[in-house]
Amino acid sequence: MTYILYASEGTGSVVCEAVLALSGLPHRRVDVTILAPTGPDPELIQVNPLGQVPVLKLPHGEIMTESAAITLYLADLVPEKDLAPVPSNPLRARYLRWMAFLASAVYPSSLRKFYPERYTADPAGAEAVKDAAISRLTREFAVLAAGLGTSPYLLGTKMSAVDIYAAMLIGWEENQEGMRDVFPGLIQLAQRISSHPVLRPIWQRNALPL
Ligand SMILES: N[C@@H](CCC(=O)N[C@@H](CS)C(=O)NCC(=O)O)C(=O)O
Repeated sequence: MTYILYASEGTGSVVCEAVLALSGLPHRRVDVTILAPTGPDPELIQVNPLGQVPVLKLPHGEIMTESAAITLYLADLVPEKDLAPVPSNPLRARYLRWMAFLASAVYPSSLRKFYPERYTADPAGAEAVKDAAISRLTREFAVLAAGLGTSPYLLGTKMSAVDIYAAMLIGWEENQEGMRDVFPGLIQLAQRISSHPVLRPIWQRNALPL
């Protein structure tokens, strides 16, 4: 009955680790290396041929990849923990919108910024890929900040799993002071998550800003 999370410090597995911790579901973490010169951990390749984290192995053996799918799945498993609005809740639409936006727009822009060489066949083009990714990220964070408005959380006054996902991506920005100047609401949202008593140690271990 144990959920097994394949994780690596400082990566997108942190949101799944956080939701697992809040869920109270029995779980354990398997720490794997992803970017070693010798290639990803063979244990990871066995469950995800792309060599990426997070991966969640369900108690009945099913393998899940994709951070947003895992987050949505886990949060729905424990409705009593109030990590996600149930489908009949009008806030469900906003919850799904931001979850998909973070996973399909912001996260890939971060990846292009951190690993630009993967997104061009021209070694001289990596810098331009990175610059374009930074501009795109700024536009995407502006959309997110506008959606947040003056609320403490993306769904209003109550924290949900999508805030944890957002806080992870905000935390990956190296220039936190610059982010605070331009998007103070996003930094405040990230700080609400990083100061949560259950999430703080997870944030700390994953080298995310506190
Ligand atoms: N779409 C995937 C992306 C996962 C991903 O890119 N994970 C990164 C860490 S943040 C990784 O494992 N990178 C290693 C690699 O791509 O070789 C998700 O949302 O889970």
